[in-house]
Amino acid sequence: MQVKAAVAMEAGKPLRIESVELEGPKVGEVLVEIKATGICHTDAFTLSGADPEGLFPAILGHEGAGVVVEVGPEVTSVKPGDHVIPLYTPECRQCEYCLSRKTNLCQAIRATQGRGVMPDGTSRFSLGGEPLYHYMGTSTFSNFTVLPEIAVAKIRKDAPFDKVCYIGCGVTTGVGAVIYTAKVEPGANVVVFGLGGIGLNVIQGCRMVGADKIIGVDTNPAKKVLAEKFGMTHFVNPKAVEGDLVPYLVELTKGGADYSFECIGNVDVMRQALECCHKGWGVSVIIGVAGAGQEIRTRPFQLVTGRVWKGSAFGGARGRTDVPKIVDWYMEGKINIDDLITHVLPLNEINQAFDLMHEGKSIRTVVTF
Ligand code: NAD
Ligand code: DAO
Ligand code: ZN
Repeated sequence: MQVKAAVAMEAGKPLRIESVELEGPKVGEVLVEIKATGICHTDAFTLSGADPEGLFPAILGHEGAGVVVEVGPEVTSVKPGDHVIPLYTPECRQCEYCLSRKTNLCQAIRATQGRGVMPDGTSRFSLGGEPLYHYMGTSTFSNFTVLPEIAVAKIRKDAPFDKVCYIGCGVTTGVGAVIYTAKVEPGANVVVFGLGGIGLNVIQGCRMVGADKIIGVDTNPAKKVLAEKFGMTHFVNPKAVEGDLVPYLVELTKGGADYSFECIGNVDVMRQALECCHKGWGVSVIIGVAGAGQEIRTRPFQLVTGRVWKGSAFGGARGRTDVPKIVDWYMEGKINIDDLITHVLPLNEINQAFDLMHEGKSIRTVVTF
């Protein structure tokens, strides 16, 4: 079939709106009509050419929501008409990783997903007879896409696509890091570094679980108002702190944070996030993705004395199991997505979404089809 997609022809160039050929679903695959997609920093990172694993030409996008329109042979868990969120972190429930119960990093289709193709090693998309790469196994910058069955979460039908698409990445990454990775408990003191699309979701996750002090750290003071709306209790602008930031935060938390989250991708801030944690038990979670080749540093004594450094991908969420629950939390008013979606654009104007992001004018732009 012919579909309408924004194609990343080469690194560093704007996306091109094209009519693209899409093959139907094969064994274990589903065809999904994408109704809305968010634009995330990771799409921009890959489009810029800075992502060493970025493949071109490709159809980017990994934060979508839509409707199943056709299923391939042997598909059992979804049917046409079901509403779904594509999962860049799938959940096969059969691989060693899924069965371990220790991680959400299902490996069932990892190798082919990383090579920009479907599990049979081929692409479903082509343009002028030449294959286009899939991206993160999702390629949501297209009004139709094909996904493995294990890479879709079935969600309730009354959830609005133009809001819950954000659960496909940003919301789950932030809220999930609090609930599934760190397991923040009521009364905890938390420091969140970076109050963008991820950090604000960490903040609302902390509020949801009943954290006590929720300290937001951002070099942009304009972030304060929105972060307070999401549950931040104290704002710290590192540029306005006299002396070192770490002792300042240790003092503010009366001994150090029980939990900290790095939501920027800055390796120097990752160190600050670890070192502001409480001696003996503080846990620091890295969410931000640092540039290729960068390394983190600290004195090992920070770990010897009981601080824990860990990371979180897709919030530690098991997509098919946890994403429908997060949609329920949104529908029940437990989490706020509406105020994070600052712009809505049609597919034809998708390049403007990247401009808004680079100019720091948006938290999330959603493209509707
Ligand atoms: P964003 O740009 O919207 O937010 C970053 C915030 O950090 C901004 O408010 C900025 O002002 C602030 N900031 C920048 N430098 C700072 C500094 N030195 N000190 C304090 N604040 C500073 O980004 P985002 O969309 O929220 O994404 C954050 C990171 O999370 C990115 O690296 C992204 O790639 C990553 N990410 C990770 C996952 C995952 O699963 N681990 C998923 C999605 C995104
Ligand atoms: O190696 O098993 C694996 C999968 C790794 C994928 C983790 C992705 C999380 C960070 C990327 C940002 C996504 C928007
Ligand atoms: Zn698995």
